[in-house]
Amino acid sequence: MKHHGKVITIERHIIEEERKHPGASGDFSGILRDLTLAFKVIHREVSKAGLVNILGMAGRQNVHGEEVKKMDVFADEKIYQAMDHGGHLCVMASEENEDVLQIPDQYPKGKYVLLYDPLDGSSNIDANVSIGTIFSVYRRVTPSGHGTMQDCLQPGYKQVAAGYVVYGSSTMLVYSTGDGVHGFTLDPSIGEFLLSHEDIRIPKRGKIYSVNEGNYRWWYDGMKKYVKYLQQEDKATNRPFSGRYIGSMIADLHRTLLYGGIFMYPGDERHPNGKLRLMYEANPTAFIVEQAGGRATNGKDRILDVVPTSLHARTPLFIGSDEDVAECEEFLQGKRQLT
Ligand code: AHM
Ligand code: MG
Repeated sequence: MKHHGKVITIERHIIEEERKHPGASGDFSGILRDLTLAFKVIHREVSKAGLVNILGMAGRQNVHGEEVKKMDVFADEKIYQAMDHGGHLCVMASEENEDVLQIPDQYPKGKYVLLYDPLDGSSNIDANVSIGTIFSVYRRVTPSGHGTMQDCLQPGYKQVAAGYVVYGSSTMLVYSTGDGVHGFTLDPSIGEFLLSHEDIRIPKRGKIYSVNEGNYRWWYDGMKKYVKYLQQEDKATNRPFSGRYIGSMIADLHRTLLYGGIFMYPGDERHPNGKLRLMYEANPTAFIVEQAGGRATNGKDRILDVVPTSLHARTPLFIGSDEDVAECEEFLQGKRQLT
């Protein structure tokens, strides 16, 4: 559906998406609506983070006599509080918490599961660098009542929705329910996310690579060769690529989605599984990027096919334009050599 000249709020978009699926219960729109409330609250706090010192709230207590919380803990609580009572979820899990998060006894349990990384890249916040929230929704696999670890530990291809928010020069929400990828920009003056990027497609090829090259010394051979390859000059294949690394995954990923290219957090000799988390960072972004026509792998397997064994497991991640990621895989697997 094309929406020329119309202002489409996220709420309207979700309802129209849901209408395409006859028999949809409305649970889904409920989940996304509740989430957007939490995102707006996080946006508000993140955008005034720099004022905290000036306004004298950096001490132990804020004006309400409450302890001032670290922003990632704050975001974690806001999402949980927005989602615990809607009746759509049976369990949640967050990057900030070791164990699964139960829905309080007094609220009804629904048929969906929410996994989230409340504030990714939060170490960047003091430098005014973009940070993000990432989320995934699964259908529960246990029959009823409280959800369990089993409901949370599903492979990424089972996601029914995923998305992220980037708190940047503007705040954007990007999501997919398996029918393309759509981007919404927050208009803070009216407090609404408005459709700004309809049906995002990632270019088949990019010319930007994004990786923490400070770890070069510990990289495996295939990884070293791939990056050297990208740095060689060859007009026909648009090389050398440009390097960009913000160090805030959602910011790097969002640029990769819009401009194409490849974002990598490889495993290396020190950290064979890299740094990023399968359930909170790799799976939701892989779902989005695949929905936009791109590709995501751990170097051996498609990210979305990996069967998780623990909630906080880390995974190497290579994600972005289809042809760039496929080429990277060839180097990683030793099928291609530098010439
Ligand atoms: P965090 O969950 O502690 O915020 O770490 C995740 C972040 C990602 O946003 C980013 O891609 C990565 O860490 C950067 O790591 P590094 O500094 O090792 O390059
Ligand atoms: Mg994170």
